[in-house]
Amino acid sequence: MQYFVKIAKSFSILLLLALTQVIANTNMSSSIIVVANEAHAATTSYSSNSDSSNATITKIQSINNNPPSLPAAPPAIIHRNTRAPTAIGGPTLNDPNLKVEQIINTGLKRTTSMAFLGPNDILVLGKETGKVHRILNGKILPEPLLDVNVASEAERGLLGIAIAKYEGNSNTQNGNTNANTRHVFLYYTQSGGGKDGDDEPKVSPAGTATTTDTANSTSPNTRNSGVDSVSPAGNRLYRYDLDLDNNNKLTNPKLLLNLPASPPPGREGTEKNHNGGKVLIGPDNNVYVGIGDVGGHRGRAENNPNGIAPDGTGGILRITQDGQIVANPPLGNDTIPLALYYAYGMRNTFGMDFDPITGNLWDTENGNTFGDEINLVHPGFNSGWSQVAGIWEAESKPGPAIGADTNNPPKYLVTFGGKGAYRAPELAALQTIAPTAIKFLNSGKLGKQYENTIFMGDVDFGNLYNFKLNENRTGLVLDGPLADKIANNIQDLKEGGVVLGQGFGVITDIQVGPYDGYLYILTLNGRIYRIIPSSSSS
Ligand SMILES: [Ca+2]
Ligand SMILES: [Ca+2]
Ligand SMILES: [Ca+2]
Repeated sequence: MQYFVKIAKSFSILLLLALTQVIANTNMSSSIIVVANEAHAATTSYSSNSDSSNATITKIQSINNNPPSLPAAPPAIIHRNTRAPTAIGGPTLNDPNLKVEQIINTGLKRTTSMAFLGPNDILVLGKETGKVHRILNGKILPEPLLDVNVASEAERGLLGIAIAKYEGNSNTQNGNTNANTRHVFLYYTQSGGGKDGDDEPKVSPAGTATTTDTANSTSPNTRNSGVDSVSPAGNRLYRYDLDLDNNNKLTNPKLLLNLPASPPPGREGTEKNHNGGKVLIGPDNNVYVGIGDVGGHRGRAENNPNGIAPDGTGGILRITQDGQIVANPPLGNDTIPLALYYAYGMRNTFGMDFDPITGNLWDTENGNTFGDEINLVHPGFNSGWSQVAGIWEAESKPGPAIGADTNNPPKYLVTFGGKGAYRAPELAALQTIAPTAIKFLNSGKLGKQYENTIFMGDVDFGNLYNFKLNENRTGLVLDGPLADKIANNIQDLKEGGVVLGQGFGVITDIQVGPYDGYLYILTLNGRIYRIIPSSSSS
């Protein structure tokens, strides 16, 4: 499930026909690593079986009969989204010791991520404007720090931000020689024509409906189908300098990653979703970016054994702040972009964070009509998509539970010579909630019981979730109907005691205030909330 649209699987299935593959001839020049957009063009072709009455799903065997080819992603069926609205009276919490207060209603539409610049000083991203806004003392400044051109259909747009830690005068690494400069990393779908929203299709193809935006009606840009008027330039990670001497403008863009932003060949105009979006700076000071299968890419990064080499989709990528490959990549360092992958086998993620105690990465992942996940992401983690969603075989409806046992993974998953390792989710949801941001509260300011626990948002229910970790912090403490690590539906999550709040609307980001230790929550409709103790007077 996504922020903006939901795609139902079709009975009609696309068959992956081409069995030949060519290692994408990618380019690495100077310090910038550029993954050529659609570098693999024409190495794989897709053909639609348009007879939807054909009840038999055929998997074409490869010539050597081992292993079977996977079906490509089904064509998209667009239907109305179910984004949760913000409650009329505002969000509420289920712990009387805590309260939620609104910091600001920015009036902005489709705010995707935020980052703290200083005390009461927050940067917020506008998905479809490409603007980086500054919220200072609860007021939005009239001038954005930056305004870039974004492709903005469906889940494309200005999606992620991370600000490098300020290391003062001693920092001469990473090109950061000026004590008054900090690096800011932005991830966005760059427009191909130099204009916001220029990917909007002029005409919808016959047979596909377009959504009307109900939950946030000022923008029509929620379509997930239709051939782009102008194809996006790419899903790109840039490093900017924050110029503290010049009104905090973002300057000196340096392109670090150029990733696919369009569906694979043969699926043009089908889907504009699964671009991921979150950017993190890890405890190792490297930059981590989550990206999904980008409208149905089906290479080996998506566990298609006969697919093309990893093309920069379907995983979590890692790069230094200068745009270099990090030493000892978990899947091997002989090819780019393979050497960028920290994790793979992911349909899409809207949330990642590092455990402040162990340094382990965690993520949320989004199922289609079933199979959301919370995962512990070790280096080389394989999440199982497109063979597994949640723990279930990824077909048009949940198949057998083939992915519940980490030690006994599905046998045809791609392992990159044994370097990649499947791990079952720490929690799988059969009924999708569309999980979004995930954040560890590395502060005791909300009480000991919340310190270093996980907070998570969603799209579909407007809830804020809270999860405790087990003693060795490799899993979640789950009780009642969640004890089997499976939530069959939203009721299981409520009965399992993990719903801390409701009425938020779509939560797109969660951060811990680095100056006050409280929990800050950003919603898609431009609100920022803060969670504080009930006893607090602020
Ligand atoms: Ca713009
Ligand atoms: Ca998974
Ligand atoms: Ca259960």
